[in-house]
Amino acid sequence: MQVKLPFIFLCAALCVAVEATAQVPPCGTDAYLIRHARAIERMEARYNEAFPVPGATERSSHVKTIPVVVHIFHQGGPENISDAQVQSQIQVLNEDYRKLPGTNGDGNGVDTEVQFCLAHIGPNGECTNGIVRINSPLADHQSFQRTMLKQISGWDNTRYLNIYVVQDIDNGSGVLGYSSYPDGPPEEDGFVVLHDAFGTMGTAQAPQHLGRTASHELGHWLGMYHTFQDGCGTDTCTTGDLVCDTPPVEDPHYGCPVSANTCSNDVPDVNDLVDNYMDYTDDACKSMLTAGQRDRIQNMLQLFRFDIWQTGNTLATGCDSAYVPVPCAAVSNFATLVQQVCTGNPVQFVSTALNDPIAWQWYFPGGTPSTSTAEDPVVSYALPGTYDVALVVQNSIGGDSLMVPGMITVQDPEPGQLPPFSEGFESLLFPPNGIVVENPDGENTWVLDTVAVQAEGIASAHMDNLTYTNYGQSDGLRLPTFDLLNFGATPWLRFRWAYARSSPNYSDQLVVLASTDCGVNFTQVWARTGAALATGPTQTTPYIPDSTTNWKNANINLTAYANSDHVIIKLVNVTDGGNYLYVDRINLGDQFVGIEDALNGDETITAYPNPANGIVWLRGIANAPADARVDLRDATGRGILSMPLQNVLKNGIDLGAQADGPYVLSIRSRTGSKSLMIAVQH
Ligand SMILES: [Ca+2]
Ligand SMILES: [Ca+2]
Ligand SMILES: [Ca+2]
Ligand SMILES: [Ca+2]
Ligand SMILES: [Zn+2]
Repeated sequence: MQVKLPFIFLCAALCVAVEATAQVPPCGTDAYLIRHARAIERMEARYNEAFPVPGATERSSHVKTIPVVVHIFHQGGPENISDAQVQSQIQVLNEDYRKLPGTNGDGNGVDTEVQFCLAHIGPNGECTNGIVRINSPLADHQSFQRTMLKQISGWDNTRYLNIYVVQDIDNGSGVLGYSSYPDGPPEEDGFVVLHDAFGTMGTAQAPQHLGRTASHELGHWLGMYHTFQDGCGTDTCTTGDLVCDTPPVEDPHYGCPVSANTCSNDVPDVNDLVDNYMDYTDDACKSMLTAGQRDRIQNMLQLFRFDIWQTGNTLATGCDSAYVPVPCAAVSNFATLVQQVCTGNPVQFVSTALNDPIAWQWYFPGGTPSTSTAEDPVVSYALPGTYDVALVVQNSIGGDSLMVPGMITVQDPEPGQLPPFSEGFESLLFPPNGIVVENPDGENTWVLDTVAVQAEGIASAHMDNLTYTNYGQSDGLRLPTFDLLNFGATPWLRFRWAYARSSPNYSDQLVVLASTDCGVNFTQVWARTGAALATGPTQTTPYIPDSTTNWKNANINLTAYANSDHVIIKLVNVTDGGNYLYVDRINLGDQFVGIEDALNGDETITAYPNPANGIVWLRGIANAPADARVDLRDATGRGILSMPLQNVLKNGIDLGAQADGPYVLSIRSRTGSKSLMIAVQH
């Protein structure tokens, strides 16, 4: 069966480039489509299987109600918007998606028969107003932190639509919001909107003051693409936004165009729907969704978001029409991004208490401070152990307390082992040598491989990304803790890897992370994905290296971590449903084995241009050992010149004065030498 797929992969990249010179795209959802290309492809395949006839719908006769929770990430300023501003946004979602008569949403479109309700009952049966306020530095939000918002405050996405309101997105990038799609990873589900593009009052600012940013992002969450997806495309039904009755649109519309017709391949050729919520026009100019969009939404809800609108769930969340809301006392709850730390490391706690508490009383037995009345205290622990945390909250109706026993585990950062360390998996024990496999989802993970032609010996470690469908999951090979402080030499991490993709449209990722604070924070020291990760041809069958030349080298300088005697390093596979990834010959030490490893990042070393008639450059050299030199000889072996490799990397070698013919360029260091042929041709 052919999978209909919007041409997002190329378009998303091009569109961003085009828009950057013209207008800032207010919606950051394209990044999700790129990041989760495999999940989107699966979503469309499942959709087409369930609804093979374009336009056919599983719409039931009754209106579907979706319970909503709004998480406000703020830092105590005006971005901590009022309950009324939140309610004004929910009102707009209902006006727009129900086409309520006499409202801004009563445009030239249809009623989608979906409505939204701020939850009155929380996931554990708590009385709630459906709003969670979190005083956190995450309010100043970077989109790569998207899963952290959810980790701090996220309600079961099969029961609630999680909406996040933040102070800023990507340092004032101009992005007003972004969303996930159906059938994606639960840890990213929901959408994010800037506080000043949320609701119709308070901090909401023109031209995004009528709540249509959320109406637009909600459209993505319900499975809709932009009306200008894939430009004019080739077909109004099966390309672009995959909705038959939305005419194709070449580029996004901004501002408030009266009318436009940017594509003429629609039959009949009609005007663009500049008033559609899924375009980029100003809030005041958006007022409609089509019947085709309604059908797609209804089908998506039927297929991927079935539980959320079931009657049992509307009852359980206080969203049925008979529910009479009552004033709620404060309900205690709190969170932290890390629960295992070293002695002395700061831990940021945040209150996620419900119903707008006016007072917070924290207890951190064993911590410094040991109590706090802040909403977001930072606490550290001087001694190793396991510590309880408690929070008492209060509002005008009443209060609540919560104690989490043993929430925080504190360890002494014991000095790790001194390098050298090496592991080629030849013992056939797995995981060997103090290596720990980190497999958070309990599914596909690193295993021993004895089938491939290995980088060395008979065994390696591999990840099967081919059958792995939990896209976005990370699986780590955590090396033992190392003492790099007392190592006394430049520490280098080296390993070999092999990989092939299963489609040019997506790729798994291999990243190397390092931590010096007992694993609280990891920094990325190396990463490869896509063509830079691939060492073999794209194939849909399991990739099995059949030659040692299928392997590439990673050489990573860890000098930045040489000030710590407890460095944790892990090699992490982030899956996107690609193909097999192998690692072998992991080595941490000060020496390279052979010049090729010493010089070679992971590229083949070449000279260019070749043939040459002037300056020649060397490509593919990531590391130049201080002692490395370059010699040039002619075909008779006569020495022409000799100079430090570092000079050659900086200035190249001028062969303009040499006679035509073949020359041998050698790179030499104490670890070996490598020769290249260069032809001079004037
Ligand atoms: Ca269309
Ligand atoms: Ca047209
Ligand atoms: Ca091996
Ligand atoms: Ca896993
Ligand atoms: Zn969008």
